[in-house]
Amino acid sequence: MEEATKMLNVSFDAEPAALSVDLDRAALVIIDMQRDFLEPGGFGEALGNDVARLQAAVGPLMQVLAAVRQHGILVIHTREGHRPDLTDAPPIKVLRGDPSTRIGAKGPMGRILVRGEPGHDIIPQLYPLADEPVIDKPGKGAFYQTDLELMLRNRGIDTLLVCGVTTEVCVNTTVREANDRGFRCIVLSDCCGSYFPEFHAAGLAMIKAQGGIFGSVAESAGLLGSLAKVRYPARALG
Ligand code: TIU
Repeated sequence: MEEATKMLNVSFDAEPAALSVDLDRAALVIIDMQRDFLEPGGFGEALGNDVARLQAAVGPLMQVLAAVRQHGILVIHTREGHRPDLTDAPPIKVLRGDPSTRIGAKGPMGRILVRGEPGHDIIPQLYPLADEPVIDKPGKGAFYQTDLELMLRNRGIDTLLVCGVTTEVCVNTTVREANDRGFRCIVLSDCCGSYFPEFHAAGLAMIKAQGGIFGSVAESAGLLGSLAKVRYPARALG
């Protein structure tokens, strides 16, 4: 038993300090890798951003997702968006910018940031498997007005591997919410992206500062390398 527990543990480099993670108590949380943020014609572009900047996170995240799935680690996807009647969208969020490109307005990928529309869905490269929970969230944080915390507690999860977009907005908000709830967050830096390189850097710096005040920051290579070395006990193979 002792042996089996040890074998499901991985260690890898991170800042401010190297980490040891029990895979049975960890989940990969992928924040808002939606067409609305990553593709032209969606919410990100409506806000005046160069959406191509987020592409850098897609390749590394595909690799992490594949490895994590191989090891049977819980994967949770989130999507930011609203009900078609926008009753869950605060007016200060909706009444921003040009009325033709606001939340709920019709764009090339359907109504902007509205659930059920093509733009609201997750990009094909990272599409959830049928058994992977998808959290639809109305805000920036994945815990606000969702059942994410309930899901994590029911599964005995205490560590979150956090990825997605954007680093300083929904990733940071989610990490701060998680930290206050007692979850350990490990943000995979190359699997996050921002429309602003300086905010990406600052967003990561704020998490790991002061001895990791909100969590840890690691490059995905360390996690991937340690996952590749995991050897399961014989009884788990059959
Ligand atoms: N605008 C921006 O950087 N982000 C968002 O509006 N949402 C998320 O980060 N998902």
